[in-house]
Amino acid sequence: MITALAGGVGAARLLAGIAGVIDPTEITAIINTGDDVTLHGLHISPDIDTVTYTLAGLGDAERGWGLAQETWHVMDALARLGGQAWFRLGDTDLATHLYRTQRIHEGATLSQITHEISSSLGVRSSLLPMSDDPVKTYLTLASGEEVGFQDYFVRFHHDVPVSAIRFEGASRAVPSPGVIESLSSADTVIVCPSNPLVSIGPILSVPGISDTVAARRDSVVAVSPIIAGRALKGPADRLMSELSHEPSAAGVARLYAHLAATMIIDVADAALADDIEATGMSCVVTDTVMSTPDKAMELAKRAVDASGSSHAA
Ligand code: FO1
Repeated sequence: MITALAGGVGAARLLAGIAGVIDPTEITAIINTGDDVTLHGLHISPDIDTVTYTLAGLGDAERGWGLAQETWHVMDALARLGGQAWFRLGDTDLATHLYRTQRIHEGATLSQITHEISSSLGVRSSLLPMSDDPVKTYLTLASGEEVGFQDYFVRFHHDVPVSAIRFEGASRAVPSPGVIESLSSADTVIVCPSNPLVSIGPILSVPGISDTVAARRDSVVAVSPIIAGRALKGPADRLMSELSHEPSAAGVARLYAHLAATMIIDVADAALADDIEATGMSCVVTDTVMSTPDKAMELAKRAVDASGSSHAA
């Protein structure tokens, strides 16, 4: 059994790789919901949908989010009416948000809805929201204004400096059913190459999750989302330096040292291995750029085996 902590695009790629090397029914993904947003009266869960669509083989590989072969007639018509169209919801993606919102009105939990959607799309892995309670990521911009995650990420194209991050509701949130159990019982827990601050951070902010991962640190493997000081996609490097963390694989290792015994970094960062091992983690250096499904499976194999090696040691 593999349990993964997952955000959006990078996590989805690695999870698809893992599903290519082990039985998908042996995978549980605990997914960030801090990115969730309500727009047009619809409940949208971007990281859950990105993981679901990718594992279903329906995702748009180039964009990283949303569905392949998508059309945008509704958004274009909405724009013509002067409605909000900055957050692009494709015509077939909208069905997911309509379904989720209807089921929430019927009293279903996000866990139940996520299971219904992923099962109907043929996903055989278990996809769990980190919590069924609302947890919302807010970022304080250097201007002092506080904005929601999607405003920061999409409306402001995440190129505004940030001075603080908080997860509204985290202290009152309860892990979704099965989350703690899947973290305790997995052979290996993998921290996916997602943004450590605003994708993995919200998951760890739900009471009980961080302690459960730390309690089995020996078989926890983290994959760095930062390569040669940069995030392949998104603002992880900038956010880290804006919040006084070193924007490097070593900086990521320091954030995860209390949770994971093994850190996987890219060959471009081989020189950082000694620095990382000084934090008490073992360091695996490999190609972490998942530019093809085969490379994602190679990385997945290293991640699944890496924990075995720390067993061996
Ligand atoms: N990301 C964007 O950069 N622009 C968008 O218009 C956009 C729309 C969108 C719609 C549905 C969805 O599930 C994801 C979407 N994303 C979009 C990605 C979203 O911002 C994610 O939260 C990020 O990928 C970070 O995980």
